[in-house]
Order: sequence, then C-alpha cells, then structure tokens
Amino acid sequence: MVFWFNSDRERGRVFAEAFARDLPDLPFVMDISERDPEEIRYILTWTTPPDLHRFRNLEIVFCIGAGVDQFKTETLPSNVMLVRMVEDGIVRMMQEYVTLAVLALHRNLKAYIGQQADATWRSLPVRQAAQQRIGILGLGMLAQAVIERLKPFGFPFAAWSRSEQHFDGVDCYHGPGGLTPFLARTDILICLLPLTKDTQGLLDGELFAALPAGAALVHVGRGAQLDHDALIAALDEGHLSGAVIDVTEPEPLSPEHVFWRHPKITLTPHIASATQPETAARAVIDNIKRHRDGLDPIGLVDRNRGY
Ligand code: OXD
Repeated sequence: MVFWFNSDRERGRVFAEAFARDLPDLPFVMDISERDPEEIRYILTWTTPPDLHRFRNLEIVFCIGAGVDQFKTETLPSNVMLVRMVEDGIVRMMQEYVTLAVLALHRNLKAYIGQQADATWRSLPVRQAAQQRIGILGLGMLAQAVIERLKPFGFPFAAWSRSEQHFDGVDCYHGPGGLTPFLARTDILICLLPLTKDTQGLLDGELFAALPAGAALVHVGRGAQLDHDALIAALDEGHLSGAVIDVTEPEPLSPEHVFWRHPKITLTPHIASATQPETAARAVIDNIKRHRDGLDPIGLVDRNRGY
C-alpha cells in the first residue's frame, strides 16, 4: 500500500516529513517509476494522471487544490473516491483576499490610487457598511469562512446556493428562482462557486443587469464562469462600478487583454488562496486515518454535483 505525491517537490518535502512522522506505516513516494502501479492506494495530484487504469488498487485521489473541475471524473473508476482539499491555509488566505477586495471596493481604493497618480486631493462619497449589501454566490465552507471574517464590519449579508441552506445572520436564497431577488439586493457580489456545467458562464450580461446600478464584483470562483465582454460592457456603461478579478479563462491572460489596463478592474494572477503544505499534509493524513476507520474523507466530491 503506497501513497503517491504527484505534485511539486517543494511541497512534497513537507508532506514527506509529516507522513514519516504521523503515518509511518504508509510508504510515501514522489517518483513512482520504481513502483508497481498496483501498490498505489492513494494519489495526491492536481488533475487526473495519465493511464489511470494502471492503478488497479487505487482507493482515493486527493486533489491538491480546493476546486476539482480540472479532473476528468468520467475517467475515474466509480469505486475510487475523489477528495478536494479542505485545509486551514486555503481558508485563511481566501478570507484575507476577499476581505481585502471588499474593503478596497467599499472604500474606493482603486479610484484613490488613480487620484494619487494625478496628484488629485479629493474625497469621494462613501457608504456606511450597514448600507453596503454583500451577496455571496455559494455557501460552501470557504463562503461561510469569508462571511465570518467580514461580519465584524457590519455589512448586511445574503448568499445564494444551488440547494436550500441556512447560515446564521445571512439571508439565504437558493435555486434558479432565488437568483434574481438575491442579485437585486446585492451591492458587492462575491463569486465563490465551484465550476460546474450550471455555473459555466454564469457571470454574464443578464446577471450583471440584475444587480443594482453601481454594484461591484469580486471574482474568486473559476475563470470560465465570467463573460469578459459582458463585464467590460457593464463597467463601461457605468452599470457596475468596479471589479476585483483573481481568476480568468485563459490563465494567464494575453498581454493585450483589456482587463490589464481597465481603470475599474483590479486583476491578480490566481493568488487569492493556495494550498499550504503543512496544514494540507495534516488534512490528508487525517483523511487517510478516517478512511482506515471506515469513515468518509472530509471533502469527498459528489460526482453528480461536480464538487
Ligand atoms: C484551488 C485553486 O482550487 O488554487 O485550490 O484555485
């Protein structure tokens, strides 16, 4: 029984130490060339490795990231579990990034950076937090953690999810029928949805039109959810006031892409959050122990839902 770490060596070294300390009976390898593929029980990887059928005794594929849309799930045998990364480092970094983005939009930071470049000393109108309605697309673990981090500022919160959910202090909307009323009460929209066939292209012209005039977007979901032309049109018409974008399709964007220089867009290169090896190794080890005890791993992907 062997664990194959199929990712970068730097993080692999941290994982190897943690496995040697906390799971010494499970051989940990980064190079499988000298191993019989039938020995491999667990793989940690970003996406589906080639020739997966070689691993006839595979039990769990752990994704090194939080999102699993890059996996070809149809090539994973149905008895193999796919587990997304649920670990404190990803959560903490996402909380930091979304807080940074929301506060930057709330307090007009991009406009002030522009004014500084022009040596302009002028104050801009500012809403109080109690009037700045935040709406989160998605109510999974990351969205809930982001809400908890932002709560002390006093913003009113709503969230939209595919199926009905409840979360303390948040107006919860769900399903196709809940989307329009959710958008109508949202001044800063945060997209934290997984990429599925239903969320592909969701951030389009129709969705932007359903937001109140002056609304802004924070996009930390997946690039393929956003229609770039529709966003530019909504910003240039003045319907949207700003956007903070961390994910795009493709990544990276070409140097000519309009997002780089748009005065209302803050663009970052998919850095909102990243798997931290110390906390991720702990999470994977705990999941292997759960699996050995006959429990489902935390982060088990529902293949029908796609996340
Ligand atoms: C992830 C990511 O899925 O980096 O973890 O986007």
